[in-house]
Amino acid sequence: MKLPMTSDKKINSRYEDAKEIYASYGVDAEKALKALSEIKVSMHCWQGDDVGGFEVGETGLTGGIMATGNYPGKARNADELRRDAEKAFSLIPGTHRFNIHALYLESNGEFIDRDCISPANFSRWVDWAKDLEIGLDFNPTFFSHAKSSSGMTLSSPDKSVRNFWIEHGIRSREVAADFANKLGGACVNNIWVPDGMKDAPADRLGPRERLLESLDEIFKAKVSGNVKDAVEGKLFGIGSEEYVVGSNEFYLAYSLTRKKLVCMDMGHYHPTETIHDKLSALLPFVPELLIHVSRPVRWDSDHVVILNDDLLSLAREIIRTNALGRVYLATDYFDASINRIGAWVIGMRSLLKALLIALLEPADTLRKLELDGKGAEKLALSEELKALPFGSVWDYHCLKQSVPAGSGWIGEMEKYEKEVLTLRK
Ligand code: RNT
Ligand code: ZN
Repeated sequence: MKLPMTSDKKINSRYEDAKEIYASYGVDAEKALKALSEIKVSMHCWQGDDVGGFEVGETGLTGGIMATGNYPGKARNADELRRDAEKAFSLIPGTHRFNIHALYLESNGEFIDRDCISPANFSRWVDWAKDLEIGLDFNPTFFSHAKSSSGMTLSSPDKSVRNFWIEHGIRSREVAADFANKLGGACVNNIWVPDGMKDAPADRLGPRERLLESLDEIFKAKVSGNVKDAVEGKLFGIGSEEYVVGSNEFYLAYSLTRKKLVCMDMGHYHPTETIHDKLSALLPFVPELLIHVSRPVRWDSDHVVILNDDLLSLAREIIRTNALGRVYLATDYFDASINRIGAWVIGMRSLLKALLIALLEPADTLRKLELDGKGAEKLALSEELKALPFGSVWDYHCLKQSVPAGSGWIGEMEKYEKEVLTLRK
């Protein structure tokens, strides 16, 4: 494939032109790039192996989520996953974070059940993160396990099942605290449970009361470390089409009353419902929140994130509400049908591009037009802004951050596929 390579000189001179154009709209491109370079996105580990994980006696992905495809070369162990993630990071501008799920533990071939995990099982992740000078986030895994096969975990009617998962939740927070203590800063620990029912439940309330109690139990245990607990609701899953115990309303109420972060996943609402409008509805009430950046196609399909209107609208809202310091961004998708490093890089670069476009917006001008009742002017300007050369600013950003500009990274991905991924049989 022949793709254009732009010289550094060209990138620099195009940036100077673009900077001037943005300045004529009252936008400081340097300032936008500074803000962009400080954004840390938590890149999800699970794109690297289709949410498989490295548990001994792994059961396969359950919980009503699904990774379709069998593109060759997926990471078969944590070392391969780390190597792949490093490759992806080398193609993404900025310094980011890595988001680990409990089933990515390392146990030297020993079976460690979920209620027995400890920081020791993640020490190699911590060492790696230290080397890379990145932070880690964490997620307990309430799926892909015999004790979740009934479709119920923290809300199970069986007390012993609930207790098992409560213990997993408590231990996960200990892992998260360890991440925070060893790597500095905060560690976001996000709870998502698959609990739900395929068909109309006779009792909708009971499971929700049990989920609430179980969550309270988990959070009752004190952890010493800067853990930011988050709870993630959703609308439906495969096998929980009719009823999801942890629905969006449930977790919104839970997070507000318990002072936890609510996690909004872009794929967890009705098909035409997007999350950008929800941000300004929540920000007056909560100090911080977590967003799972994903892409639903007709359903909660977890497609690779691209630079579409949903993503742009979200990025604009984050910037316009001045919420960069209050919103934790974490990618969440899994496509097993294409090169997995490519999937990571496409999603991360698209998210950063969306944020850059938003940072380059003359937000004050648009707001003033709105206040002055100049609706056509506002709409016209927003449309004209779409034609401004953000790509020249993006390329310059990539150059400054020492990662390939434009489509330059695609060849790197192909080279890695040829030299590393195709050798994995
Ligand atoms: C599932 C949730 C959840 C998962 C990860 C793997 O619908 O989005 O965030 O994708 O925990
Ligand atoms: Zn999610």
